[in-house]
Amino acid sequence: MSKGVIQANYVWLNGKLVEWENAKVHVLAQGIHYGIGVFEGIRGYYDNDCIKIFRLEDHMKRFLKSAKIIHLEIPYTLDALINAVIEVVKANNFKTDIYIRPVAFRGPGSIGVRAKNPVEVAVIAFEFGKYLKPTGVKCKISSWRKPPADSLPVYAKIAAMYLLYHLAAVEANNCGFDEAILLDSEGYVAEGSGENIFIVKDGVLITPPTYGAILEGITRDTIMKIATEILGMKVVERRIKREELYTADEAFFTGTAAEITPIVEVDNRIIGDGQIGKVTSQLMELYQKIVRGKIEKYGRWITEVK
Ligand code: PY5
Repeated sequence: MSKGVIQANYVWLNGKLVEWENAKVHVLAQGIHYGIGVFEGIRGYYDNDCIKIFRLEDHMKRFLKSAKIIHLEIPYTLDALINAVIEVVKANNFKTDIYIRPVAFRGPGSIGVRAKNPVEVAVIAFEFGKYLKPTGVKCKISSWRKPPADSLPVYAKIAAMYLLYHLAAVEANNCGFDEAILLDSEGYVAEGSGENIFIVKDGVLITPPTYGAILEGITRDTIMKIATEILGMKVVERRIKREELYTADEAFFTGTAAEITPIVEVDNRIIGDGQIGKVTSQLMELYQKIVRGKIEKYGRWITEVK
């Protein structure tokens, strides 16, 4: 997403496959003007001559929930959306790891903010590598805050929210950091510009709660399950103070694009010994096995596309 030009052969647009060049939107689309849209980010891993899509159903369920929250009536069922993803992945005949981006937004029609223009839906899939440095990122606490729960629906993965993340990420990069960490409106640690956050303290895994100002990440859920079920760790969901982040034994981000990314520095404070922590590296290794279907217990999370 961050580097290079993305391209593939086909895009699924409003019910059918179209060639990449023809996957177009009208400039009057309300989604462009007001950010009225929702999206998902899903990864597919190329393994054993097929693409293994990770937690496809969970992502598409969240897509429909996000849409419902912002009044976006998606004219497809959950099954039809899942099939659309499979169809576009198959059509592109990928031979590498991929990223899948379902998106729905209001198209052209009227100009007013109260207008409910017809909804357009697309699924874009393309070859994709790492999103953040897997060797560890240096972060800056952003001057941009997460809005309170009565300002924008933080639970929904809505397009408009990503202006905030863009501002935070660009600010961090301009100051020489790799990624931003946003605090909530009360000053507690919320999440990265496209990732949830965890810290390790005295062998306990701690992450901000879902009733806080965070997106309920699917990778976050995966990591909480792996940590308790495989590593036998205690996982606590509670508010995290900025000082606790600075003094954590380990810290890392989770996200579909970021997978598990170690955080090695925050606001010029080195986290732990500045290297990838022990728990972080164990989770990174387990995650890579699980997404490629190498751990049977979690096989239910994988959809194979041949
Ligand atoms: N928080 C925010 C703000 C996110 O955008 C994302 C996902 C997450 C947390 C993690 O959620 P999940 O684990 O369900 O992916 N971000 C997108 C992704 O595909 C990328 C946005 C640029 O990872």
